[in-house]
Amino acid sequence: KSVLTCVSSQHRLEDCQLYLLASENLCHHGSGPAIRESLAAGVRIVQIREKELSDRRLLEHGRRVRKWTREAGAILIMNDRPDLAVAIDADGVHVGQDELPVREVRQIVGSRRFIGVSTHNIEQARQAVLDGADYLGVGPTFTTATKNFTEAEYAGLDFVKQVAAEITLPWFAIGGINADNLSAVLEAGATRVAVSSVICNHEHPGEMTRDLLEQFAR
Ligand code: TZP
Repeated sequence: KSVLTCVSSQHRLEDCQLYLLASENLCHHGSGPAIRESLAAGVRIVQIREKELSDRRLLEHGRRVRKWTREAGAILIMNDRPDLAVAIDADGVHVGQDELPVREVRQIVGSRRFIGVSTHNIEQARQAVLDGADYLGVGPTFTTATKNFTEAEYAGLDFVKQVAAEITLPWFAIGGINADNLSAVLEAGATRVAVSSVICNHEHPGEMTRDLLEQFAR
């Protein structure tokens, strides 16, 4: 791939402020409406995060979301599954600390797709950079019911501050972020955040998306 393509695709990622992780079981009216409403309201990066769908259903769902995100000019990331990221021509894949390492994921998805890595402390963040990740998830910032963490795993705003001081790769603070605590996350040095339940679970996902995006503009 040419240097120009690298630069422009990296810019697409850097420009994203609000990252939506969409899960069917968190959404009031299904993940389809939540994804489409948030795209219409300005979300520019969406992750498909489905742990309970069969591969076949995930493939069908992924193809639909691929169409919507492409029409909106938004980035699409597949959680956990490099094989399905390729199958639906997603822009990237997101992996946690217990999934395949970046090197193996890169062999599957190639160099033109993004690889995101969840990190829970500064050592993991540094390692993900060395491993060749394209962006990081940084959290959990606050307590969340969306994913199981032990008390000790809550990284908090201190982790956000550490990453802000050190990591130059694009990164998204994540975990329990909502319209009331977003300003504290931005004050701690985050310039991008990832959310799930606050948008998915909202009666009007588009309204919540606009609320959150407006706070970045302040
Ligand atoms: N990884 C760290 S926190 C989290 C994930 C997937 C959950 C984010 O969801 P919510 O609902 O915004 O707390």
